[in-house]
Amino acid sequence: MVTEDFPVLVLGTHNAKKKREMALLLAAEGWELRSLADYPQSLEVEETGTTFAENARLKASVQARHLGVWVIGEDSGLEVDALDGRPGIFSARYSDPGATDERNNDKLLEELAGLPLEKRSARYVCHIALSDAEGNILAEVERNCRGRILFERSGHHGFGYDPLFEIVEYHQTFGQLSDTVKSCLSHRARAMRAFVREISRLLPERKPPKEAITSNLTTFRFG
Ligand code: ITT
Repeated sequence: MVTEDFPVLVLGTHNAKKKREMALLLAAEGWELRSLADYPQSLEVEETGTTFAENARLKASVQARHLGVWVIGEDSGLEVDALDGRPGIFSARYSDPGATDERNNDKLLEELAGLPLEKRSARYVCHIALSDAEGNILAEVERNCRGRILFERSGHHGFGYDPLFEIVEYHQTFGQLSDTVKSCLSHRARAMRAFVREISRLLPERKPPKEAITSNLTTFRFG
């Protein structure tokens, strides 16, 4: 619920690994965070937008109006240059409507078969939007992270396309790099850092003291 002093921020994602990354990235900031797991009545918002921005705004504002709380909507995905930006906003459901990470990665490898390394450039994109309880978008940011798609999977960290997505400077995929490194370099990390600056500007006097922070996120205890 929105208190008189400061709003609770709800992470509007059903993706548990994304939620974990977002919660860790916001943990140091002192905001009271909740997840959709705390709201059994939450919706599965239909992603009818044509851009990451439109979908992030929808996830934030539709859920926020429904729950009556402030919601952070996030939409992200992988854009591969040789595929003219695909899978893009369809990254989660690239192989088929009930896609899994395994099948999505298989399809990506199939589509890029025969392409040499120098033609396998790609980027992850993350758009984050904050909606108040009335559905007004108060802040939004978009950031990306460049890399390339390898010929086979490496590593078990992260999720989605991470085992195939190499950070060129590190000669390693996000599947191989630690969570700590991903939380510095990733599209989500970059977007989250910019987002925190935005909301701190927006609500400077409403930020609670760190010791007052509580969270009933299942696996996180902040403050
Ligand atoms: P919500 O809509 O509930 O947030 P979702 O997984 O459906 O969950 P998206 O529609 O934003 O989220 O799709 C994001 C997809 O993009 C995700 O399922 C991965 O396939 C890919 N993706 C995004 N960020 C990624 C990351 O950090 N590492 C690997 N793959 C990522």
